[in-house]
Amino acid sequence: MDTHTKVLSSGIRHSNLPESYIRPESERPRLSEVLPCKDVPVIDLGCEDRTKIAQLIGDACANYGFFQVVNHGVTIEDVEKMLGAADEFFKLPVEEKLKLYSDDPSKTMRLSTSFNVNKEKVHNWRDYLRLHCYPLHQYVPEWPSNPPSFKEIVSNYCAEVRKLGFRLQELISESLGLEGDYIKRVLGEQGQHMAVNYYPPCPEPELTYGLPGHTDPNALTILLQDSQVSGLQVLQNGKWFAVNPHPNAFVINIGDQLQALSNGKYKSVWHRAVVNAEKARMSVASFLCPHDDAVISPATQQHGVGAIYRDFTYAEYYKKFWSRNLDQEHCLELFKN
Ligand SMILES: O=C(O)CCC(=O)C(=O)O
Repeated sequence: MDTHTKVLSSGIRHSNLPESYIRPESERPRLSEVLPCKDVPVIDLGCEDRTKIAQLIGDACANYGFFQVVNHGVTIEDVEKMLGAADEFFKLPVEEKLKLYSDDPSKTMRLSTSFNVNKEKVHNWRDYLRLHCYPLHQYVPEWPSNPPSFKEIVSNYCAEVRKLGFRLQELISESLGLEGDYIKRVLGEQGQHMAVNYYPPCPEPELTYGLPGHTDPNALTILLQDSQVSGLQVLQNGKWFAVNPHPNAFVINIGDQLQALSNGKYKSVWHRAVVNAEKARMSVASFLCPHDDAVISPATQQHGVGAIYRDFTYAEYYKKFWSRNLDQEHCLELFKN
């Protein structure tokens, strides 16, 4: 790729889908077959009955691997500021953004494109800004200083989302019949990463993806979806369902580490982002990740079911994840007993 075609958000509207983005026939999204999703649960965290919330979360984790939360404690103002800062960042002149470009996944701050350009055969219609976010004082200095408010707005958002993530981990622990602090304790001092995803309008959305089907390698993902433009889809019983934006909600999904920790009871579900011809779409994914040295092993074993996965450290898992292409088999399959 030459410098100007390194990212898609260059200000140039593409009239054709370049060859390197075209999926073979059998791998295309078949958008007309996607079902409107009526029932990804929306859970009200403001409800006073904690046992009920934990139960709803447990059902959602076991049956869907996905749920949405409202009354989650992050203010609308903080959410809007976050989306505004992301929007301003992607509107910067391409020369400015390219100063931050890297396709090396080990970098703690980088603007990149697609998923893993050096590993994949076909590219994806996405640019993304990937940030490490914890501890903030260590990483904020390397974040973009343009737009000027970026660091302050995004660090505030990260701190709020982290609190929400811990609250959810407590409820997930309780839903598994564990002590409230179980997950937090065994995952050690958790890392936090962010992917600010920007999917420009795409000339031929039927032929490509923003992100192909994948599961998340971390513990828990808190996704802020564009409030106007849909694109997220989840796999349920072999069919893709659209998860359309719900007002003031975050979409939460279980990552591979919580599937392993729950010995397969809770599902790290395949999901993907599709693109559309008219509108750009933005999403902000926050990932809580176990400490590198945390040993992931089953906390619960159902009667008669042995440990499905061998014990591993998060560092080992993460290295394996990034050594592969995104749309291969579930990475956890490689850790099965
Ligand atoms: O853009 C979306 O809705 C999905 C993003 C996602 O799956 C990710 O960043 O891992």
